[in-house]
Amino acid sequence: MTQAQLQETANIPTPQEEPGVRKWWEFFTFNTDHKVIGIQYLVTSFIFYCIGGVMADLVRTELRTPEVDFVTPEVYNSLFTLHATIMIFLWIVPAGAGFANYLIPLMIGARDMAFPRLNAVAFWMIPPAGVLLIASLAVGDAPDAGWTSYPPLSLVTGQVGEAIWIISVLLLGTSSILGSINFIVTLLKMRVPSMGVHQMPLFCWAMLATSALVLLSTPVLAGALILLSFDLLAGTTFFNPTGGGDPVVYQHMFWFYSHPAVYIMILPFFGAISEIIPIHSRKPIFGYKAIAYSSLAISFLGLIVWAHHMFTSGIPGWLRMFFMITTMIIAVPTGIKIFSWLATMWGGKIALNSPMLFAIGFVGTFVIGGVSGVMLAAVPFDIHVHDTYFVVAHLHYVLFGGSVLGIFAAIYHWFPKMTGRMMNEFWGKVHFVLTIVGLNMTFLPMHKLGMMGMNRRIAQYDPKFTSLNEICTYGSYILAISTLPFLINAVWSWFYGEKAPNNPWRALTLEWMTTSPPAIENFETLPVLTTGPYDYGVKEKKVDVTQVLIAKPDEPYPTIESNV
Ligand code: HEM
Ligand SMILES: [Cu+2]
Repeated sequence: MTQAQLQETANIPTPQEEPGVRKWWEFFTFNTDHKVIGIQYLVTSFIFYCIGGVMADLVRTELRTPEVDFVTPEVYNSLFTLHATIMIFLWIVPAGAGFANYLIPLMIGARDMAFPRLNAVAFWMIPPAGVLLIASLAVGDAPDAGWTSYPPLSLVTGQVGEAIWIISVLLLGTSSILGSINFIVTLLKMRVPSMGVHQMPLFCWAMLATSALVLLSTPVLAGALILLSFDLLAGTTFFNPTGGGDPVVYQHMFWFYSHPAVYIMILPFFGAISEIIPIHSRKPIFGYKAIAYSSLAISFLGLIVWAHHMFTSGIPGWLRMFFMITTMIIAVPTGIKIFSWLATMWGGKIALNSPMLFAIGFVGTFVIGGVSGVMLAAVPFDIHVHDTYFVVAHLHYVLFGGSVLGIFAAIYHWFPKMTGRMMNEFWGKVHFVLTIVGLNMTFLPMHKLGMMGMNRRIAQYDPKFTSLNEICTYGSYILAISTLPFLINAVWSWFYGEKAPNNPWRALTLEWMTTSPPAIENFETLPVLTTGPYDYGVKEKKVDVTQVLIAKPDEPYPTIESNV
């Protein structure tokens, strides 16, 4: 057996179990299997992505011309408010939780999550929250104060719509907290005994950092929203200046969650990319510990930069300085990751398949969003472009170019494991090309528009901005079209795609060491680690193959012991 063959079979437990194919209706039930829940999260959030995407294209259609000629200004306000709320709380955050649910137990050799019922509860809070939010359109009073819902504006727009927005976001935040408790306990307590923290795949490190951030910051958002609901419905004046309240306090509380939220939306995909790049480059990851610890550093720093969203809210100069410096420092751990990924690819045998193309696209576009982020961190520049399209450009390079490309990379990569079928490569590439063209056409011109002074959140603008806006709008139609090949490919492949082997990418992490799709309880016999997660092409490795798992009746998990 060659070294390569030895490595691919190294962690495989025997005997092989049967693939656990589920019936379609099981995905519509209160199922406690983490794999069912993971797919429930992913499919549900993708449906919301399509709805949020239609809203984005309606917004862009209105902005094709400088006049208000497609929807009324009120409907326009509701559309961009719902678009942003859906994309953040119903697409990217739950999609990250979907991958975490599916992958964490498999990657650490566990049979399920620590609290399977709590896990199902966390998922089932999402559909009602989403339906409630969208149903507000039917009531004729959809939320329209922006996804930030700043008072006093949010206190004087439609009361019903605002109340619906608050309830919906509270439900989604609670779901996210419950999910995170599960991820942390599972990661810390349920790894196979042979897996120390430094043998954990990097996706697991990323989810540890993400979950810590969710637990620390989401309750503060909940607090802000509950106080806001009192102001809205009970006549208190916590944030209402007419009664002596302070709207800036709301901004502090809101951004104490919502800045970390951008890391809650990107860290899981930093993790996914750290899995995908070494596998498809056939090289060990460069700087395992640096990538793992930089996730924790990003989490910590992410908690102390929130007021960079408030440079124009009248905060004192020394505070601006503090937040400007901390924000810029975040570029360091982020840069460590980017350089580690590039160094991993350097000299590797890169396979340019769909997961890898999206991963490379992720790194490239995320860097553009990162650079404009550092620009915005500089107070004088931020004051110039605050509330302009420059900010919209920046956030979409990070959220679309980062998170969304990361989601697609992860879907192409783990689809064979989840469904037992391969996706079609040709249509994957078509999807990639259309996405990259559409993405840059839609969002690149917005940098220029912002610097020229075009305001965000307006349905009507100065005619001198028309031509650039036309490019953005046509780009957004390409983005809408780009989703079709993906959707058709995913649905078709799920039923008729080529059968996937257990380990189509010849990977080393444990999720590939079981059948595709995995057996109901993942592993018949728990796997024993004999290689690290990324030891591709490593010539000599000191492996103690004399270690075996011994099941003891009084312990829930077998313990590792030296066998002779
Ligand atoms: C088809 C792709 C998309 C298009 C064409 C699009 C378009 C837009 C436009 C034109 C705005 C500005 C509205 C305004 O200020 O008047 C906007 C805002 C926003 N979008 Fe998107 N978007 C897309 C995808 C996404 C994705 C994937 C996310 C992920 C989270 C996202 C998050 C946001 C957020 C947070 C805002 C801020 C809204 C505000 O200013 O309150 N968008 N989008
Ligand atoms: Cu921020």
